[in-house]
Amino acid sequence: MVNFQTLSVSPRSLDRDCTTLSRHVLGQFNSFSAEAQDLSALMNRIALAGKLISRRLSGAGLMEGVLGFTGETNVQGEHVKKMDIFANEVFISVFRQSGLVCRLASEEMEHPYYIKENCPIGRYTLLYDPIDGSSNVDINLNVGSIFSIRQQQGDDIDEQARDLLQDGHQQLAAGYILYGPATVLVYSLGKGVHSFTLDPSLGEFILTQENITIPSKGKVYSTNEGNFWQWNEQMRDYVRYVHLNNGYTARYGGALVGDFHRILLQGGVFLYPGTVQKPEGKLRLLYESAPLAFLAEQAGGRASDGDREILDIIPQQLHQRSPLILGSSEEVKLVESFLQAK
Ligand code: P6P
Repeated sequence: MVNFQTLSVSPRSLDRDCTTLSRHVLGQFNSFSAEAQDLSALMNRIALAGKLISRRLSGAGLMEGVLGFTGETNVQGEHVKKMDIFANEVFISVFRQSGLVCRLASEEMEHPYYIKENCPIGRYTLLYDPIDGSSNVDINLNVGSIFSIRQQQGDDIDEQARDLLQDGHQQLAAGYILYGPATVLVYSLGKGVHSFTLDPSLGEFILTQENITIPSKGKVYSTNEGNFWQWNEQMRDYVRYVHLNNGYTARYGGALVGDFHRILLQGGVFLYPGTVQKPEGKLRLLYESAPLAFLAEQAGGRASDGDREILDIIPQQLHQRSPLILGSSEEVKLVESFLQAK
């Protein structure tokens, strides 16, 4: 019988060595090189954006003008939530002040946003989904922000942002912020995947887990089975297989970041395949699939569109969509074996 009187739960950040995000990034480079300093500063700005969005979300039900729709539709043809606009502008504001990011490309903006005063060659571009899963905002369920950092190449300031149309291996850093019971930041610089938990009393993200690896197998499959009759027969055969094998269980939260976070830690597979009408699927390559694929591969997992590895795909346009099979390496390969069956 637990005696709750004696159970003392000290703030966890006091019983850890308090590794902050910026210290961890510098440690990843094991140097104070210009690149290390840049990425440490960039990750600090990501953290600031996450804190501002987390604060807004936690007070959403208490303030006017936070919840609900704007009445607009974005370039994706989706109804825009007030929180989408707020979060998008938080990233712009935070990175305008950074001096490091020349251009921001977002799910919410048809064309990249240039910060010309930050645009000497050799700086950085931020690609992001400011609120992933915004349909969850008004019902107090988890949402996330997804980010990807690439090198600013050339002074291409045309609206097509052609220098961004490169494969996912070009990413310098990628990750997400998960706004759940706790606010968690997960990132990789290509040197493993690491997670941090926001300690509001410190205003710091504190290292929670280093070098996270996705189990090679997992019992969770995460997909919207409401699309069952829009899928092709091969995808339906995969779902019939997991229905018949009682080792699997379905978990689907309607927000990619939360569904992936479960799989990153516990194993399994997330699937958003194309449909017969929309073979390209729903999720956007440059700021949803590619950053999460970067993390998955860094954690020993796998990410594909059913045929090609996500990180190998070269987009033809900024908001290109791709089917996404993401998670445990063996589970993704199993899905691919069904999708590639004749
Ligand atoms: P559906 C949210 O809109 C999102 O982009 C992802 O976060 C999520 O996984 C997916 O779309 C949900 O889409 O069609 O199942 O509602």
